[in-house]
Amino acid sequence: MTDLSALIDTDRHRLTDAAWLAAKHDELDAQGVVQMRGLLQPDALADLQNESAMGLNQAYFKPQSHNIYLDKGDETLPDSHIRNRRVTSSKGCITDDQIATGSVLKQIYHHTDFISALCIILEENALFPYADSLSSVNIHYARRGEELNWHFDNSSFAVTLMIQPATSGGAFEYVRDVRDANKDEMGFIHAEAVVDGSQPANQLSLDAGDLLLFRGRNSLHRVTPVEDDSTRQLAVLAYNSQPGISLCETAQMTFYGRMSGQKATV
Ligand SMILES: O=C(O)CCC(=O)C(=O)O
Ligand SMILES: [Fe+2]
Repeated sequence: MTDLSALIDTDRHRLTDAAWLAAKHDELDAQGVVQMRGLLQPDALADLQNESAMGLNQAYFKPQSHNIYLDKGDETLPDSHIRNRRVTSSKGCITDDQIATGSVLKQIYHHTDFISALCIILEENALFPYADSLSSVNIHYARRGEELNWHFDNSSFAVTLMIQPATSGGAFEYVRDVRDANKDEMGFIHAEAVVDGSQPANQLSLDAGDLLLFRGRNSLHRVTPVEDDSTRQLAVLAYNSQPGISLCETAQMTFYGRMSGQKATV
């Protein structure tokens, strides 16, 4: 296995140092987000940007209408209620089976030192890839006018790596503690204020090579539309706390337009 320092700036991001990891764990608990700026070594970033650029013409784009809870909604409430209100997301993506085994992304994703560091920061006993062939490592693309609309994540954490930010638009925005999924508190009033823009959101500025750890289950978040001809490119590294889990088939069809085992047709 490649030494992690060939890929990651381990002088700055001390992923094998217990005290450093403990501080990041505390930061995530306190802020709901940890940003590791300039995580990648310059050569690794350049390779990743090439890999990503080559994937764009294979990406699956199909605008999706969804509610902010990413579920079926509640038919006892009106369509206009924030519980049911539809928003549209238009970004595209490529899937794990379209990303080379030896790529920078997969070397990092599967690296035992990287996974151990995530486990400590996220307070997980172990982390496993998805059992299906699509969901573990994805690259998301957003071109002019494309966006990822307001939503809460189903998973308790997300790991993203910025490959290439947009030069205009494409901003990551979030508001913490809008709902409490564990207590079934849906946060309707707060959520509606965020979606309508009367409650301002926080913005994070992500540069190429930055890693973001984010607790998105109770934080309402989105990526604003890209406003120029730059394409926002971002890797999502998805793990499970149990082995053998596949993304459900409905979600595979929605996000990827096909199911695990089916070849991409683009
Ligand atoms: O593209 C991003 O920065 C955020 C991605 C995200 O929120 C998601 O995949 O659920
Ligand atoms: Fe999300």
